[in-house]
Amino acid sequence: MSRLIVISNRVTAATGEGGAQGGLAVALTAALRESGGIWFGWSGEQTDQFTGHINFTRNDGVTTATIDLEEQDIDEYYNGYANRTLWPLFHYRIDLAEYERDFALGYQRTNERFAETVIPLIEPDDAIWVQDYHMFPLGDELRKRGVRNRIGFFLHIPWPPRRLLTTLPEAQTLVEALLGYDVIGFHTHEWLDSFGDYARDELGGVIDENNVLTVGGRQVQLIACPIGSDAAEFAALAASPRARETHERVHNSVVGRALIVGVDRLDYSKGLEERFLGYERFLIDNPGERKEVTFLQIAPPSRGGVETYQRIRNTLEGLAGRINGEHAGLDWVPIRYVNQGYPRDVLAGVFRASRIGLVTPLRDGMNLVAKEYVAAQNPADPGVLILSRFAGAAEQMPEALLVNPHSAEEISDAIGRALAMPLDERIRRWQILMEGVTNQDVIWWRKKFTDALMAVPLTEE
Ligand code: GDG
Repeated sequence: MSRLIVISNRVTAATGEGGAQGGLAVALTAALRESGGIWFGWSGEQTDQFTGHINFTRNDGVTTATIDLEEQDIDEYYNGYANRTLWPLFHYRIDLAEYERDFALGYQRTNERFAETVIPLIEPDDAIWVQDYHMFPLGDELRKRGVRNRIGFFLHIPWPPRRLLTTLPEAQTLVEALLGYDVIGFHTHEWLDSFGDYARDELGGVIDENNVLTVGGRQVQLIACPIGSDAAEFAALAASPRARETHERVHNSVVGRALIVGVDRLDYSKGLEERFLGYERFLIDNPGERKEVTFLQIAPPSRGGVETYQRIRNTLEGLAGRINGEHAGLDWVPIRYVNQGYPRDVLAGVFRASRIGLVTPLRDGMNLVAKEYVAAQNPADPGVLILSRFAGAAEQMPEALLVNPHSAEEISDAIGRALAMPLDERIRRWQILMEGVTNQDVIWWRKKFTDALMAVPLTEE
């Protein structure tokens, strides 16, 4: 069996501490342990001058290989092109996207550095799996340097509609570079189709009934391969002692009220402002029920080096303060807004204690929180998932209450409906959702992708 080389911006190999890590780290670590191989990427550290020195560590049967980057690379490649250009554009926010040549040049340069540094680690039979939008050109850079191994790419965020993508000055170069991969995976058919539209209309590509794209002499297998959560592990976490203790604490703190929970990285794509306003609409529209609910939003800060993220933090603090100021009473505060992260077992306990999981991103590649919320529920008394139609997860989870996250009224109506939902309907919906998240979990996702990659013929000499 081939070794696997995973390449991603950040390397977060699981350390064997059980529940402390996210599903992606757990899945990729498991894959690497099974097939042998290396996880390569940026260490997250800065160095004065890029040397290409690789720092190897071996943990729990997995080798990680990381490099430090120069300040200019971090500014232009990571904070710049990845987080200030591609992330907003791919989440349909061209109003926030910054198009600067220096960012594009730094992105390209850093990808070339990744390619040059990783090549000595690659053996002829290895399969290479590149992750996410930080690394679009990497496959092509490896090909230019003579790598003929199977190389796959998985995109964790949405692919934008053709018309939006054409606003990016480097769009065509980026998509042409993607043709260096053998397999390109997307979470949903919607993202795959948007990519196909661009390849057809702008590059003259042809896509056959098996989703094989042909452009010029290159053939690329496109697949829709939705990532899953570590459902069984998360369900077990929800029954762990710390989760139970958390459940009890949170439950007691709401004194008989229904808890509504949201957990998101602090990011404008997650629709937090719209969610707060939707919840406020519920309070206004339902004076009889308003004191029967409490909304807990957990939002650990992310990407603090980018100004937009500092702005959203201020906006949300202001909004939570205003809503609480206007609606709170002597013994009730409508929103608990918490700006910090918690261990996964604590999160699992919070999910289980919550009658509603409110997951309303404006745009999201998949959204794993939706799946984790389902996995953590008590089968005998499950809560209700309210999910944005614009999360990739909506394609697989029609039994959730699907809402348009831009509409405060729809969010408000869905909260009302979830609170009134009888137990038998809650159980029926949850059972179908749980079957889905269990069958199509993160291990299923990894296998589906690597099977597709191993099925492509090797690039000819
Ligand atoms: C990208 C795409 C796609 C959150 N707060 C805490 C915490 N988390 C964990 C969640 C979940 C993960 O972080 C977030 O994953 P999401 O999928 O919701 O979102 P992104 O970070 O934007 O991820 C997304 C994903 O890639 C995978 O392909 O689904 O669409 O945007 O696992 O539980 N974990 C801990 N404490 C927290 O406070 N421990």
